[in-house]
Amino acid sequence: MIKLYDYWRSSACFRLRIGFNLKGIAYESEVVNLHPDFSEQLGASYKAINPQQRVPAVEIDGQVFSQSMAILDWMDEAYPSPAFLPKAPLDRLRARAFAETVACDIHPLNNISILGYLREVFGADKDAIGAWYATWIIRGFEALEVHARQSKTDFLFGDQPGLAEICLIPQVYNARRFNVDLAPYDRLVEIDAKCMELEAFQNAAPEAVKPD
Ligand SMILES: N[C@@H](CCC(=O)N[C@@H](CS)C(=O)NCC(=O)O)C(=O)O
Repeated sequence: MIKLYDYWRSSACFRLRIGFNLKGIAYESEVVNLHPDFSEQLGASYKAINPQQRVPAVEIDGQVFSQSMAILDWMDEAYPSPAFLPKAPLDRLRARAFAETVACDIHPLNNISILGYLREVFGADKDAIGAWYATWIIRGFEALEVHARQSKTDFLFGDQPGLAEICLIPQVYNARRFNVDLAPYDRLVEIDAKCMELEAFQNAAPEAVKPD
């Protein structure tokens, strides 16, 4: 059985939960509590599992791997159907670029450790943190909305959701959580709504997996 080191509110874990569900891959979750009162990711026992002290990590055949994008690549290689990427090389490039705008350019700037550093080292208050958080989402979503409007298929890069949606939907969740105004991003909101009609996305959502 594949084990996912998981936290309900982590958007990188949310990506993997969607991926596992879309592929129909069984997995079990082991919670790593990122809440600042616990910060289990920083403890010695989790550090021994993932030296980078972040979630997700997955254990496959007794080996542990990190980095959600690399794990999604593995998932798509090991379980090719349904495919996460379109077939044509330039369409694949477009879909990857869309996904990486979230995974490389938006998400890392808004991570717990970054927000903590802004608070502790630069004395940022709640409003400043909120403004920082929104800034990087808006910068990214402005570009993603342009790309999303160019797509003429049901989902972003075809008639089924793939890597682009796997990255986008958790980021839309985060945007709502931090009250970012999504009104300018009609097509992103439409894609989010379409995805959230699907069980693979519903069952992966933070509120669906939140421990009692
Ligand atoms: N690039 C990594 C990012 C992983 C990551 O930063 N995860 C966050 C949760 S979404 C985390 O563990 N943060 C803990 C911290 O910042 O201390 C991936 O895609 O897996």
